[in-house]
Amino acid sequence: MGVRTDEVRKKYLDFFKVSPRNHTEITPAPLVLPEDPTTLFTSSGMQPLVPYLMGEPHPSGKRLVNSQPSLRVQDIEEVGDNRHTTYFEMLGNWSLGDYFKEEQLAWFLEFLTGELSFSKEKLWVSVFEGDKSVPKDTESVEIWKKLGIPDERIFYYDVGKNWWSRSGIPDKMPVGEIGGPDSEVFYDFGEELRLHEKSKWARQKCHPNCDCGRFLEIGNSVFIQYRKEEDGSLKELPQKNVDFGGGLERLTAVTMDTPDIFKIDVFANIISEVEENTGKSYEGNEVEMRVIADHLRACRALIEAGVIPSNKMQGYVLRRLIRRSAVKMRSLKGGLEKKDLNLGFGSGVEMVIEEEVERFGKSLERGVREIEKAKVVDGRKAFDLYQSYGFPWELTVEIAEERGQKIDRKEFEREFGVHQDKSRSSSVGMFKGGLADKGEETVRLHTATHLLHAALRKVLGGHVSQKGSNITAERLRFDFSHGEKLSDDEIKKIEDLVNEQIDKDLEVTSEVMRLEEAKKSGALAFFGERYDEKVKVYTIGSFSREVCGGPHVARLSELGGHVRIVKQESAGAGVRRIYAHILP
Ligand code: ALA
Repeated sequence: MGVRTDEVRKKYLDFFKVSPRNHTEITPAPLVLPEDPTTLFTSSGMQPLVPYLMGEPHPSGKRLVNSQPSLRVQDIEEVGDNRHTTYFEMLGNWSLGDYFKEEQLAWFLEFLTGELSFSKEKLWVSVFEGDKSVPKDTESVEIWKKLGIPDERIFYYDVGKNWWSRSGIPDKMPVGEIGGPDSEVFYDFGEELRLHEKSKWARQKCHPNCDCGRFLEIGNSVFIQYRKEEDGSLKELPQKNVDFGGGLERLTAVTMDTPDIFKIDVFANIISEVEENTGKSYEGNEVEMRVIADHLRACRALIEAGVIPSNKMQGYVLRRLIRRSAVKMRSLKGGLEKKDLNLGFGSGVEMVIEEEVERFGKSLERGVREIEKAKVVDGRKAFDLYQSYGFPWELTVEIAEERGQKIDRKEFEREFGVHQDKSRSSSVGMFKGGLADKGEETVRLHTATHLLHAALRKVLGGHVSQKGSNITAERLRFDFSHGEKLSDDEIKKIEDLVNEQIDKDLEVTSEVMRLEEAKKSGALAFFGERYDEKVKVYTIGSFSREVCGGPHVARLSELGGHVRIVKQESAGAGVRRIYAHILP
């Protein structure tokens, strides 16, 4: 019988909540932080806790615990083996300048061997080997030894493996970023497992942190105690913190004594639907079914968080996940129908998936035929497929490699880079307000755009974000993420809300600050500026706050009238476009 994921989560939370550990359970952050322009998704439990790890007191105290739904798109191409997923739940416990290595390592070990009954002999650990500025973590080594992990099962790795920050190794950390050395725990499924794995691993030396299949990383204790300084050095934070992250799905798999995390309940449910739908069994079709199970579970979480498929940011990730699943389903079934990815997720989620499958289905067949026809799928071809048929790069690779065709990845990236540069420069234009000129009328309409943006979010929801803006002396045009046509009632509500602010004659002010501060102060910002960049933030009363280059009117009475939405249309999948005037 399987051990349910819910039970493992509960055991972990309870273990850290009771004495002597006395942690407070905090609510996890949303998967998509609508007003955080620095990142698309919450990808670790510590992400919302950064200010507290830096010293600000947390309202719930110094010992916190939770389970954080997380998404890591960087792992998308790894999905298909027995351990990688894009979406997962991260069990987390934190010490904000309270307990440190001694307690953390002992407690995690006690949780594994006591609560989950793992045998200590199966556990291997890794520690930081030290570098030019941070010493070797001999403290953790001594603690592990005292706890009964012998020298032979303690491995040392460099910054690549045993250092953690949101941006990776110390050299990649921007000024102000925090991080530290870490110590990971691995479960050993036994040497024979390695022999069954593909030949890729057979010729390489096995070690706990390799992905051959024998070892599974199940938890990571990060000792966050450094901050990156202006001069590039790492400085000790005023407090030493623990940031622990454990993979809920992986821990659940170990409790079932299986190295295949797709055997646990949350995936098995989806996989049995796929088996039924295709008439094929999981055995022998693992890769396809794992991709479908992981991706669609991620899609469900994204759609429930308000994301809709599009060509940008979170929407594009959702689109890729659906399209990749569609290709796998097509290869399992030998064809694709629009309801094939409806796997018991409830009608709201399925509707979004179904629409995207339908949209993609037509180009999928044409694109696959093009790949089959092509003598060589070179980078340019892959890029054409991306542009013409909406084939994400890695999808072309999937399809082409199954047919034994090779692809020049560098060339694709070059093509893609050219395209991105172009769109980046047009987004710089948008960032400056998308103004055609700086005449009085366009300035007024620009301020009206900010009002509309805020009102759209208040009336339609936080999923609304700017996708484009264009202003002439006659009218404003504004594109935003939203899947449906606005009703007359919604339009009226939006107009009324905007015009109420105008009637209040709110003041428009601006200040310059670092993007990070702007973000913390609740300003909307939608283009990929750098973390430490200085930006200008425009505030309209307490109604709107947005990163923007200006210019704007000084007070809303200068708009000289009321805003009226005169037209709406679709501007692509999941994007609405509205036109508005100011009527005196
Ligand atoms: N923040 C650490 C991680 O994500 C625990 O691995």
